[in-house]
Amino acid sequence: MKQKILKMSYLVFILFALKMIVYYIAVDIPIFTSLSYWVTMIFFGLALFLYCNSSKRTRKILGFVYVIFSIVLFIDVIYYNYFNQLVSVNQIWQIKNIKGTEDSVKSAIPLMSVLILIDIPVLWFIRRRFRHRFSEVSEKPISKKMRRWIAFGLVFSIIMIAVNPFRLVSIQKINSTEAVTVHVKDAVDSTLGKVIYDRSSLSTILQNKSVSADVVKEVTDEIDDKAVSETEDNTGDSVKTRNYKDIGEGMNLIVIQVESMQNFVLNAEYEGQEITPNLNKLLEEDTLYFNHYYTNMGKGNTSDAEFSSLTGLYPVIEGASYDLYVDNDFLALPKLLSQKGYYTCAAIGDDKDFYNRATVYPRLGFDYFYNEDNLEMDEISGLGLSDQSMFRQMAQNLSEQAEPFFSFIITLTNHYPYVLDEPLEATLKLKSEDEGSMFGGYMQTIRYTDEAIGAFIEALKAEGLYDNTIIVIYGDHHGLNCLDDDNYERMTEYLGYEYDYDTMLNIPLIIHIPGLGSSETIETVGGQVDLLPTLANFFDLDLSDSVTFGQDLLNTDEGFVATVAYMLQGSFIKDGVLYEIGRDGTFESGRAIDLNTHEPTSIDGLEEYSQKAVTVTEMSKYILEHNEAVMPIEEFTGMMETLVAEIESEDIN
Ligand code: GP9
Ligand code: MN
Repeated sequence: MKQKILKMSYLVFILFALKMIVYYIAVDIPIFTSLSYWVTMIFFGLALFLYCNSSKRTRKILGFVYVIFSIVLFIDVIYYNYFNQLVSVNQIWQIKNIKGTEDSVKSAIPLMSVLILIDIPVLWFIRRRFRHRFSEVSEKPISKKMRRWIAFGLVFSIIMIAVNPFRLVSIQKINSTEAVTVHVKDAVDSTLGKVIYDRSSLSTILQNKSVSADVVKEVTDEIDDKAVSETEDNTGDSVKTRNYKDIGEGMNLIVIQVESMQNFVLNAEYEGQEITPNLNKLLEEDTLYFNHYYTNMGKGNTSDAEFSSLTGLYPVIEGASYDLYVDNDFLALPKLLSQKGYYTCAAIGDDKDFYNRATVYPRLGFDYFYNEDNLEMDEISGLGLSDQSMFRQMAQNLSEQAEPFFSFIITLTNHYPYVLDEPLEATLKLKSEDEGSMFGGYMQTIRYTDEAIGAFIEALKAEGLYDNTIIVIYGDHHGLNCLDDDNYERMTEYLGYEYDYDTMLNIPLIIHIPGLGSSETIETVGGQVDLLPTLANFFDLDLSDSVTFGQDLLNTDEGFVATVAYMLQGSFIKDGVLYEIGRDGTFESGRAIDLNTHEPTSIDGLEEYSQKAVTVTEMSKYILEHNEAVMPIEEFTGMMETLVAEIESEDIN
């Protein structure tokens, strides 16, 4: 009998050890070379020892903790498989936003995740079946005092590793990957950490992230540079020397944010068929085409792409900015154009409250919002009104509008699951192997949206609006997640090189300027955060009363964009290279991809840019958290000077 009791604990331990091997493999943490797995096993060993030596009540509590912990691990695996990060308590509160993406998340449930939960019914069965023959308690129980010491040691070490008060890199490597402490750290950050964050100065936050004073200075200068005066830019040259300065003066502006449009579909063929014939044609007519433009969205997908493009701010990973910062003040693109006498409207063929748009849009400065309530819902596909119908109605609406106007139009049909509902018809023919796949569906729905845009352009011509309207078109984010095995395989085969973040995060930016006289493909790296500064130069918008990140892509020597989702903070894309920081948050364990060859490349010389990525995303978050986006730039630079001095004095000490 004694032996059997022993075997029970061993069995539990072995099942747990196996379960954790599955877990760490599923979330890409090396078992042998990182300490994480072993730390988890030590925690578990101690907890199991306590279990065997505790009263019935305590054992019930520990059993309950174990079930909850297993469920968290299960969610982690699913979440990681889709978003490349572990789940955070913040995400639990934001489940209401999942409408658009729920099917995509479901399709990401890997078989492996089921193994994470399987030990629970197995143990439950064994306990039930052999209830009368086994005792789970230790044969020689240890003293209460000893038990208390072990429990204290266990809790104390978990908290110390999670909080890492001395900011040790070795501990950081553990608490950013180890299954227990990563979640305790997240829970602390999201509750207590939030209180501390609200009270912390930006310099403390940046110092905690080990950002150097020089990087902060550089970022501040870049923010300051955009606040050029009417007659001079920062180098003292006349502003008229800036490329494309005031080119849009008096013209209408239409910005089309295309759902899930990636860059690889442009100027490309599938089985001998052009994927986007209408956009390709547009690229040849008075158009600037940025082929190294990237999404910098956070957790709010479409809405973050809108938010960043319209405000020049980086969104955050904690949730959709449209939800988190709904009460903030912004000097966004619609407001700035409105101040210049433009009529401004936004349009999406969806529920007006999805992503809180009906509340947010007026605050961004939109005069009117076309949505499900005031568009005729005469043709539905997927999430809402078909793109064809929406564009048809918008061309009509705009033709009746006083000029100049700014219209921000968001498409919808090219959304997961990439199916065209009746009476919409696919015009792109798929080879039989691709029928029914996400990849095949995507090719067909993006072609559909391309045709809808083509028809819209024709309608604008017919209404006499085309020649006096700047048309900007960009994608909000990827459509095909490279973390999905099927997408990865089909895309890698289609592209002829490995489908990775460099291609997945790459969206096109197309700027059609009537009368330009030529077309150009621009290789400078940019992101959605650059749209406002770039357009501000076209329309002579004054950016000196608000803090904006990004830069004017037509007047810069070097492209750079930090990413917020999928790659962890500290990751970025700059001319020629993408850098992804390591899972443990250290620069050295990161990797780089050459944007031209799509091959891995050296990370040498990229550390400063990684710090810049941390700085811009943290600064933006701080500004959003404190509702300080609307602030004279002079005041902002003054604040930053003090901050740099604080960091410098800290560095010396
Ligand atoms: C909903 C649409 C979808 O209105 O914008 O958003 P997504 O699921 O792509 O975030
Ligand atoms: Mn979207």
